[in-house]
Amino acid sequence: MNPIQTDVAIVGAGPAGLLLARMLQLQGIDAVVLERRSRDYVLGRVRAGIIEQPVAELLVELGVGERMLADRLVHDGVQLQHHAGDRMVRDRIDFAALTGKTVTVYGQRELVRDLIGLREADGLPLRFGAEVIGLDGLSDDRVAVRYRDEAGESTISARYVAGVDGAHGITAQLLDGAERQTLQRSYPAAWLGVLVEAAPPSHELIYARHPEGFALASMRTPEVSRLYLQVPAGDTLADWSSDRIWEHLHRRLDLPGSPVNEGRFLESSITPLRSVVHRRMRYGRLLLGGDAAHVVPPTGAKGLNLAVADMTQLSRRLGGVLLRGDEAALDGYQESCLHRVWQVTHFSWWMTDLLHRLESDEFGEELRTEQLRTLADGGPLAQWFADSYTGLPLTPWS
Ligand code: RFL
Ligand code: PHB
Repeated sequence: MNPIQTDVAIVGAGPAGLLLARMLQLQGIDAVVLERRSRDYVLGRVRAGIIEQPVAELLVELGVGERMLADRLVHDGVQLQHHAGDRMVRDRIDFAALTGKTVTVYGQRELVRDLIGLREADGLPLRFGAEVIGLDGLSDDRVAVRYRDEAGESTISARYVAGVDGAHGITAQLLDGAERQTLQRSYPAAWLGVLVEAAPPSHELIYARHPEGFALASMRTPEVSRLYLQVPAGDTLADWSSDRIWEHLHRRLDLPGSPVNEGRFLESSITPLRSVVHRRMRYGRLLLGGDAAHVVPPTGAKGLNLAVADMTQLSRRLGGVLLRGDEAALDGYQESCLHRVWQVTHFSWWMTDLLHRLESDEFGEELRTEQLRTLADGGPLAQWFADSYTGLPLTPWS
């Protein structure tokens, strides 16, 4: 039997893969999305919560913004909590005043649900339970994408492959380690995250630096909080009873009149903190993007947003080669992505270092305290922070 033919095989139905599929569809380019997990699993995964302003605008432009615009919370600032002398203070970084921009609070789970709903309503190919196991012919005219599903093993023949299969995917692993030119940094810490049925302690996010470690009070809706605690790398959920989690959340986050509200846990998970950059994002007809190409620690709320930025580059360049016959269109893909990747990798590293307790080092502590003071003054450092957090401009997707 002849294999199914498509222009672009997209490996992974995370935000990167689903958005790329949408951008290609709007340009009239054929694509097949293959996802190894089940539909229910993908729809149930709790991850990011913060969408940059340029990304929110892009989602509207792509016709994916209807439910987001109705249900989102728009934030025009964040709170940074830390010790000043013997007091805990909360400094507000005013995004609106510093940049005129805002961020959108809307769960990644909801965005993924919207994208899957649209693709299915349009009757376009999106296969769940289809795990890609090999790619043959990356330097030839077409690539054979081998995958396994409940019917057994099959092949799709594609002109290009988007490797957007996340940090634990296969596409980057198919390449020799030396070819990937990977740089990475690990941190001796992880985030324990809980989704809680209770109102958040403030109408804005609170990022807290505390002698016992970082904590973050975020939210999904006015009735559902998303709370995080820095825990030692290697801890598991079994090390953290709910009583212990609440004790730490109260100690690290509560201020008089603004306590963390307790409620039922709807979900809990532990995520290690790490930075990874594969400096090669293209191998012949395979193009890597999103978490498959780079991972940032979640402190700056950047992973999903950076994945979207890669996809605007990839979509436009695939349009160049497939619609306009510009064979050179993909040549600059990795260079143009890596500029933003390193800016965002720096921002995420900086914010992680500023707010976590990673080592006991008085010199470093003084430097961090001084940066928090400088941020509170609202000068150029605050401006840079607000610009980076609310999101650098995106390049056109078509
Ligand atoms: P994903 O979302 O991991 O999707 C990849 C998909 O590929 C599938 N897959 C395969 N499919 C077929 N064949 C194979 N061989 C396959 N191998 C894997 C996987 O099942 C999966 O469905 O990657 P993508 O699309 O690049 O998106 C990246 C984002 O998901 C990630 O960067 C964010 O979640 C990071 N992140 C945050 N980003 C933000 O922008 N703002 C935030 O507020 C934010 N908070 C977070 C976060 C990530 C967190 N965790 C859990 C890592 C908070 C946390 C706690
Ligand atoms: C979240 O709401 O999940 C969230 C918010 C801000 C971050 C990371 C995660 O920096």
